[in-house]
Amino acid sequence: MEEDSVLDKANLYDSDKIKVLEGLSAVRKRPSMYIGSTDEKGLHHLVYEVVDNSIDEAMEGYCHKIDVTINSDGSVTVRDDGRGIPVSIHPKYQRSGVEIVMTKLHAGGKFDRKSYKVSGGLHGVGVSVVNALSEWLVVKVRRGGKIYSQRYERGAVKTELEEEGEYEGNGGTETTFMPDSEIFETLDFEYRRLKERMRELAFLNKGLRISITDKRSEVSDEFHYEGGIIEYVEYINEGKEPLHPDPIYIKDRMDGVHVELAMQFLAHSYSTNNVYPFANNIHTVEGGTHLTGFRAGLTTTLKKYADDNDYAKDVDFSADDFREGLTAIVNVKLPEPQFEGQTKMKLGNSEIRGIVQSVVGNKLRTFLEEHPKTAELIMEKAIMAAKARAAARKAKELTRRKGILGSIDLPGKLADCSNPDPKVSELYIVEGDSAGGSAKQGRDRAFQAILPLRGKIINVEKARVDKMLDNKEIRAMISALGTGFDEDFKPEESRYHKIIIMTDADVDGAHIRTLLFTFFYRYMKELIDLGYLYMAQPPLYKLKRGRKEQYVYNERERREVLEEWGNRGVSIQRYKGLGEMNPTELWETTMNPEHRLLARVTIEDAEEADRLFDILMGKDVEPRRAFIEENTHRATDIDI
Ligand code: 0RA
Repeated sequence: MEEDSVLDKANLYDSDKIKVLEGLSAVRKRPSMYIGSTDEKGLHHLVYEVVDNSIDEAMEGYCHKIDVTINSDGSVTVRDDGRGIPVSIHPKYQRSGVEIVMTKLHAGGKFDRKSYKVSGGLHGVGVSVVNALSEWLVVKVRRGGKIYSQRYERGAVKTELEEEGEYEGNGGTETTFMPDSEIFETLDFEYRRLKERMRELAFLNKGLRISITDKRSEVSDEFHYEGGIIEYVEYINEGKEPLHPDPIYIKDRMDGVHVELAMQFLAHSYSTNNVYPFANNIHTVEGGTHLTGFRAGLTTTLKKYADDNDYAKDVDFSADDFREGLTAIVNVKLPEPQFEGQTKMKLGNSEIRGIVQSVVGNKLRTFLEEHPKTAELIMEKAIMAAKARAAARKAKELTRRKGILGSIDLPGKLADCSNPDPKVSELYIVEGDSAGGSAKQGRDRAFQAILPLRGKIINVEKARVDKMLDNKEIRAMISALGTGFDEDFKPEESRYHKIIIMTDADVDGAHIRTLLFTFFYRYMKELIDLGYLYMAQPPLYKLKRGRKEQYVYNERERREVLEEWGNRGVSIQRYKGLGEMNPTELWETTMNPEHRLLARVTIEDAEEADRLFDILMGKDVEPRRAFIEENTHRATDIDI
């Protein structure tokens, strides 16, 4: 073992170092090339990048705990209990391992680890990119009994790697960085967003403990799953009735590729797109070869089992029939992943398809033979699916022939806007006829269209296409949007670029909103990806004192205004429903682009609504209350 020693000052300004700085200035010139964008997505990406380094250490078995903290000054700290970045001097670069890792793009060679690293995708660009894009960054390393620390500003060394003292117990690495306001459009880290990613990482790396703390609001969560992706599937299926009690778990290694998957069918779900593929801890939302390999393996194995065991006698199975109601996590770890596609979230390595397919083939076959009861349940479900699909196909054909979803006949209830330009047009989907009436009177008809929904829309998760198309409200929405549907769905033909869901701030409102989210998530996901879907944010209260009036949108704002006004003689009117506002009030508070708040609905919002659906609609009051509180007045994405 060689001695770790602190950087020799004599070697500070060698030519290699200048090259390094040029490298990082390239990152500052074109940050999007390295982190995708400089909006909130890119900002959060910085945290993922730093955490990835600790995850690598965990995948090699040296790190058991990662702590992420949003500090009160807005900086972020990521701490792990791994081996610590090497502090010894690299013979070629004449600088410490820490400095190489922090200043060299894709630190390679001696200080590179050989784990299943992410590369090519947006992650894995290296922590030096985070350093380059931070106003300042401080790294602390605990290694060999000593604590070292070094500070950088905008990627440049500010202090040498200095010995700071000694420690007992675990070693590790701690990185604190402040994103640079010269680079990013926003510096505001969103706790919920980071938290979801940390949870995901904890599921994907079983046994690893990940905590996240927000010092700005003193909230904190810790994730730790001994069951890994088995628990992930159970988490996604929470509150729903499974077809068989335990998820099926498969794990194997082939040609240096780790394949791991957990899957469980639900008894009463018809959805076929609950398969979540991951490659090297990245959620590959665009799919790729691991997903196609999984599907192929699943279909062939189940079909073969059906044939061999006389389940397929008078059934004409399609691939979808074996996937109805299936929740699955497919997790692969491979040495040199290639990420492709628009968002670099599609796994491209062609060899992975065959590997995953044969792992699934071998292991699933064995599972079915060893668990004939579960196999039978799966077969029965597939047979039902095949029969129902034949019926649904007929119904859909009929609907399509009649053309009732075409935008030529707009639904009668739609009060359309006069401007035909989708870019400026807005569709308000409004709960109830009375609020719909107020919205129609209050709106600016030039660019705002109103579609009132009467009663509840159908739960699309529990219905097949034919049932769904029987539902008037669903049909009205599809034809108002003008996008067509299913195979004919064309998101680019949306007649509105803002689709705004406007519901009451109560339980029914939350229910309708959740149903709508689920509908868009399941059938019109691209509209969410395009950022077209919004929630209106009606005020909670109107405060009045004398002639002074103010609408407030949450409890905090209410407290602030009351404090500012002093509390005497203030009248507080609580809005329970949209229907309580007259058209002018509705316009002023919720629809007028100059004053309103709109929250853009993200895929994560929709996914969460989809996941929580059964929990929300079930008997338990507590989770429902918590969800409504968290989601009703959440003006994260303010659009004025
Ligand atoms: C290079 C080599 C070794 C560890 C690391 C890097 C390392 C980097 C980071 C970044 C965050 N946490 C980290 N933990 C470790 C291996 C050193 C050895 O052989 O002891």
